[in-house]
Amino acid sequence: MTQSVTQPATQQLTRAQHLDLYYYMQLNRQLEERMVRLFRQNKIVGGLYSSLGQEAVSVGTCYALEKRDWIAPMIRNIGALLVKGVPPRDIFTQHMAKFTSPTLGKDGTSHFGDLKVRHIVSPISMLGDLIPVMTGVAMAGRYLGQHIVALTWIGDGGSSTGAFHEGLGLAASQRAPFVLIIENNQWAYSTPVSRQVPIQNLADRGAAYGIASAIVDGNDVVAVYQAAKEAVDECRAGRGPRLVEVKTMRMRGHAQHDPAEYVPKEMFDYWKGRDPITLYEKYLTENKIWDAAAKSEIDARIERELDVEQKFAEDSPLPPPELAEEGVYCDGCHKIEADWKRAKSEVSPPKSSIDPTWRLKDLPAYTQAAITGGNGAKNPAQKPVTVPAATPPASPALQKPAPAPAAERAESQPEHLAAGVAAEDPTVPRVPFGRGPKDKAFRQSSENPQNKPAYSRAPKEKSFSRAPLEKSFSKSPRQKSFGKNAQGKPFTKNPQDKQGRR
Ligand SMILES: Cc1ncc(C[n+]2csc(CCOP(=O)(O)OP(=O)(O)O)c2C)c(N)n1
Ligand SMILES: [Mg+2]
Repeated sequence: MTQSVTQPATQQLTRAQHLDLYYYMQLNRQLEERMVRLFRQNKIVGGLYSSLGQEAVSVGTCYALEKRDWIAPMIRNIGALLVKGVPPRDIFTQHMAKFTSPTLGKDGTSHFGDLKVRHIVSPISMLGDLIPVMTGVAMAGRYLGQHIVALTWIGDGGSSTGAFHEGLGLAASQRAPFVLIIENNQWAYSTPVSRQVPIQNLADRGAAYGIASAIVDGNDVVAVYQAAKEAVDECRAGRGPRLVEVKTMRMRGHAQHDPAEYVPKEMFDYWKGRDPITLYEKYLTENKIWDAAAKSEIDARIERELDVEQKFAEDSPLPPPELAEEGVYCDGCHKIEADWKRAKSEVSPPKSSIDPTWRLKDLPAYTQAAITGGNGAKNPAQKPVTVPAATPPASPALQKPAPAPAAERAESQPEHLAAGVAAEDPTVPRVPFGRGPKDKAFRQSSENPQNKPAYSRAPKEKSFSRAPLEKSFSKSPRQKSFGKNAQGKPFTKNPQDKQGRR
């Protein structure tokens, strides 16, 4: 299922787009070089992480997205923020903890987002957790009819977290329009990939979830763009999710404090010869996409822009001290309105265009296991069987026995067709989904002639939710004491409790 992306451009880029890719990669590099200088001048608050040598990954993948799409960048994806339209001043001020930064100086690095305009989910430090979060964003977008794709990145190290696997499992089972880029830069702190996982290609992890994946040279921006674009297009067409492993190299230590002496020199030398910007400059020249004048013009523009942005950041004040106690709890500042692209009635029962009922034909195999609710794991060698007419119902939801004629017809057919024939019969058992027994439509249906909820509440005296007063553990009857405190006084209710705990 994993494919290597080496084929020629399927997604042709225009000259302007080619130059855009150069502009963003170089902007990414120059911005970070300036931040290294600021770090050495003690003007950066907190750590500084470098994406030197990885610019093609952030830029090439994010460039494949549309404005409406969503990203959640990691610390080495500053290039993606730039492609999404975040001004360099936001990145400078954020790292310098200035009052003018997106978090008003309260948080550092790239820990900021823009939910309203640029569709950026703020990253968090817990590696892997953005995968289920962005899967949720992708699912929400589909529900709202927005035709969006959600994309995030994960490092080689982060691909071993539980959240990575839980998230991919969720994305796969929901067929979420979600693209995950595994940024394999060979190192997780001081651990090389080979010491961390016993497989050659991290893209192979997609196969465990039935997710198609690709491997691409992460230092070739055009190849990265093509692989990402293909993944994004597939997702948008409803065939997602997709996984892309980009092979690249972290050309610095984990952060500024780390000289990376554990990395063999030969490894740095090899990857230095494959610098993504140098490679791309060569590509642009050989393919006559630009000339020296075009390059100088872009380089000068970057210099000019960064001068202005850096000055703005350096001249900005630090936050006032009293800000520390503001915005600790959300006071409505994050209210996000759902942006519906289709009528709410279309996705709301009973008019929903999607039938909230599973039929057995929707289940992977029309097998006994499917009917009884099992997943067939107990006997994987078992061949699919058609439903015998006398199958006892496994639950109240499966009251209708499968009709004998369907089973008989099925016997004379090849297995895969037999399942289809039986399943298409409108009288086959259906598994209610999303409709509980309290559902009005269910209660009034012929399946429930007495109009009773199938599961009623237990009579009060049998309830476990509220114990009779004398047996309650949550409130002690006043006359009973729970013992004595250190001063020899019986424990009493804390007077503060009367106003509510604080
Ligand atoms: C769940 C979790 N475990 C551990 C860490 C600490 N940590 C931060 S970065 C890092 C290394 C990550 O390596 P990798 O995923 O390869 O990303 P890279 O730094 O190479 O971009 C670790 C272990 C964390 N942030 N979250
Ligand atoms: Mg890594």
